[in-house]
Amino acid sequence: MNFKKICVIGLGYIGLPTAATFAAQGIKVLGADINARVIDTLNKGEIHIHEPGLREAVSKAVEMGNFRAATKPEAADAFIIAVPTPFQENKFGEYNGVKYKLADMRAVTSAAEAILPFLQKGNLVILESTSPPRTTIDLVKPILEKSGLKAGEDFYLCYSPERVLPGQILRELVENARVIGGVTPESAKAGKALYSIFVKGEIIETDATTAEMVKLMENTYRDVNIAIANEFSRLADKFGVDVWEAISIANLHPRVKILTPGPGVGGHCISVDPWFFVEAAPELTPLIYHSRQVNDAQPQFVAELIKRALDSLAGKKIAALGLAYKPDVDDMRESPANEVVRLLQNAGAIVTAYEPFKPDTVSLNDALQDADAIVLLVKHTEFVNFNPAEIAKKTKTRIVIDTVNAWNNEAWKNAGFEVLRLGANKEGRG
Ligand code: SAJ
Repeated sequence: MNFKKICVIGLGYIGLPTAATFAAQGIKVLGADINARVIDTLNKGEIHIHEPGLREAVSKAVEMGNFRAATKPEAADAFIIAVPTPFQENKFGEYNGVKYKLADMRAVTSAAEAILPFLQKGNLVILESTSPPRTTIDLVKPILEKSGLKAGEDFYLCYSPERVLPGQILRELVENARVIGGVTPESAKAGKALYSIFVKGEIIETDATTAEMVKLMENTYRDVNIAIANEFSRLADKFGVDVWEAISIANLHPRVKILTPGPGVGGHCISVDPWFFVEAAPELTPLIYHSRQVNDAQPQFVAELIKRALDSLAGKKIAALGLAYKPDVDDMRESPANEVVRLLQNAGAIVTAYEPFKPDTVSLNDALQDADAIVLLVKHTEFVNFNPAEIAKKTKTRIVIDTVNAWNNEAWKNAGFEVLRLGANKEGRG
């Protein structure tokens, strides 16, 4: 297949880097997004999200004349759908008393409908959005076939999940292995031809539903493993053990690789995707469901830890460091740090949060000044590099609570601070 022009629908964290990467290879790329403000920003060569290297990639693609953004798709050789698949806000499913979240597939539906008027014989359509199993064949295929063209015969249709890590998207897009699930083997072949334009990692062809499962399995695997690390942090707290020390020792075992506990699991992937399995088969997913419950309850555990440090929360001034869902990104979607702040506020604390990646939040100095405690919620490099003696000059409090094991206890103690770490309550409570 010859791909001269590609249309990428959805210009967020995945669609935009994908569009810029194709454009860098000399392909003409039209990016479509329903947000007119995003379109204006991009056509000026600027960007609306933070991702290392992305600004340069987009402005270069615009300058070269290979990337343009518009509110509607256009005719193209290939269409890539990279729109969000969030939860439904106020609707839940229920199975045997277990309440579960439901995927909101409206953006995928609209994107497929937006392609419909432009779909031609020989085109390739790829769904990249993380989706419940069978979405490609049960949702996208019937919409596209309203054109009168048959998927797998008149046009090619694939599911190919993005698997890149925010913060390293541009590198991982090129280097990671890529799975292409076709509704027919010919579709998978066409998908492979498209991604071969820039992917250096292995490209594996399979069927569409397998590719959907692969994506959900990867993130669910990680969620379940983080859940056990978080549960270990609670057990360590109860038994007066330092969970960080215990994990580092356990991980010396050649077949053990325990992940890192923390204030919870956030972002738009790992905290969302396991629900797609639960929704699709609640009777088969008790482990996945309970892992989600454990991770979602971790902010509560952190709030209790802070309460323990301060005796009570009502009226206490707390400097919260970090609101992003993980280190060195600006993304605050489903952020456990935000949830901790919300729980503290509900308990009557006065929380001032400093997030270096959001310049419109308060300054570090303002957050620290009158604080009764400093709570570290995200392991941003800026925080890891803090000099405790310098911080001591900016605040009256001498209590720090480290929920991400970023700080050296001794250094903070030497600067006069009392340090509490998540999962490392040496006195024990049990
Ligand atoms: N977290 C922990 N402990 C850990 C690892 C992570 O508490 O040991 C937390 C993070 O702080 C964060 C959340 O989990 O709140 C998720 O962070 P992450 O870095 O594990 O993953 P994401 O959500 O940024 O990206 C994941 C990746 N999936 C896997 O590693 C299997 C990425 O490759 C996917 O492309 C991405 O989801 C996606 O888009 O689905």
